[in-house]
Amino acid sequence: MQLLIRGGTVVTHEESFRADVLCVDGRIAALGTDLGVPGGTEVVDAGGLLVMPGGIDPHTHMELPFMGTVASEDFYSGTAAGLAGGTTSIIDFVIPNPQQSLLEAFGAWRGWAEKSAADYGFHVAITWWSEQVREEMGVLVREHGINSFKHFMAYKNAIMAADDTLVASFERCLELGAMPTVHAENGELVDHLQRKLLAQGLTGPEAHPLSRPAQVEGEAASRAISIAGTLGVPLYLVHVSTADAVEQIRLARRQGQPVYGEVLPGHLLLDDSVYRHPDWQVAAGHVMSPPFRPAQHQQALWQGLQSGDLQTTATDHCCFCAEQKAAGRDDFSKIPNGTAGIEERMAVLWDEGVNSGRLSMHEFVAITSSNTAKLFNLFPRKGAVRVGADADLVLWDPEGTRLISARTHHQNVDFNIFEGKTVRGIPRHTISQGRLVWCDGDLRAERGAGRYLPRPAWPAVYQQLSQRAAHNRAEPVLR
Ligand code: DUC
Ligand code: ZN
Ligand code: ZN
Repeated sequence: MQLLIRGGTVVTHEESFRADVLCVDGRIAALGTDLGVPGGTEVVDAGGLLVMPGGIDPHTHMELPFMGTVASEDFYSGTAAGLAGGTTSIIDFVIPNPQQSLLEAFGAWRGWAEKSAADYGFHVAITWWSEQVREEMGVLVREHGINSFKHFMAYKNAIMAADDTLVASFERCLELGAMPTVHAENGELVDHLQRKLLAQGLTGPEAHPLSRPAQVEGEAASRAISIAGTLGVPLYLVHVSTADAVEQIRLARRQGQPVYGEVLPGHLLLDDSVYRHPDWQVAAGHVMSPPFRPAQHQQALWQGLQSGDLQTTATDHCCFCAEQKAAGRDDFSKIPNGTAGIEERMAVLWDEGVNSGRLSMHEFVAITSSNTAKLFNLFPRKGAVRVGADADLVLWDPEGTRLISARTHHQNVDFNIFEGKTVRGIPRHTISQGRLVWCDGDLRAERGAGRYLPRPAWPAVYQQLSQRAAHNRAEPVLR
């Protein structure tokens, strides 16, 4: 199967140049000007378009069983919507129940994901600790291509990892060369504040952000960073949403600690006034954790991306329809947490990031694709436009516009947090494995075409990083 992308401007995280791109059997086979057209080659006209690596969303929850229900978006509909938005790979989360075997849960998620239309990998959550968990982490790394483990510091009495679990698991990640990642919110404080607010009669969505103030994230970020720094293991913080957490990351990085942060478009654009919307359904539609924040946090998040203290963007795509959100009608703490975004992430970031002058187009590629590929060991198979890389590409129209609405999006959910926003800068065509899967508004996603992406760990690199931590920690000897 051959596809020639003709007449576009290739844009990567580090350079841009005019070139045609020849895709053969799912890979990039040649880059150059005026490439010949072998017989049987499909040709796409990329005149006026930017040819960029397809987006990688490192944080999705397709068909997640969560808070008494199951996310409405499954692996097929979610990855298809991603393709319509220029995202060609996801990293989803296997979340075992406490006491459940990690391998058993991994098997279940692998089965559900077989219907994916785009390539996918997994982080595996550590929701409890035992010798069996320790062993199975090793099996996942060595035999199944898992190189990252997630820890929820919130969701007490459900999937929360307390400090003893964090310490044991981070140490095991160091041994294995796997990246520990955290959802940084102090679960004890959230639980306490939820009970207190409910006792005061505050039962609506307006109480959701009050139960999870910025300090709750700042404290957890600081604690996770301290634990990782003490052990000498790198750390990745998912959905960083506050100036408090950005500051903790910045301080650690200034001391040479390998700490990385991810940010969501929703946290960059929306503020906590959404939870005071007079329509309960609209307010509840925005309930996710961490919540949208007072507006002053947004500048810190943008500056985090600009300075390189935050490296990636994701969506935490986790969809619940109105009837599912209604489970929390009388108690905000029971509203299933989650919002969509896989289809809008790239266009919203281009519109608000590049068009506004906050980000260059190279930084856009870095934060939507290449940095994630590097951090999770998919680069240069993904996140690159070079010979030999997977032909996962987005042909970006910087002048195209789109009005975002739940009425027209492809996501399997009846709500959109960016409802009514018009973006300038859209994916005109998306190419996955060398196949045109989104062609100027025509979605040609194929059920089951997505492949599992094994991601090797880096034990040797992690040993070097832990030596660096020990070196930086060493006290000067007093004479
Ligand atoms: N936050 C959400 O909003 N949904 C899924 C899990 C999470 O941490
Ligand atoms: Zn989370
Ligand atoms: Zn999440």
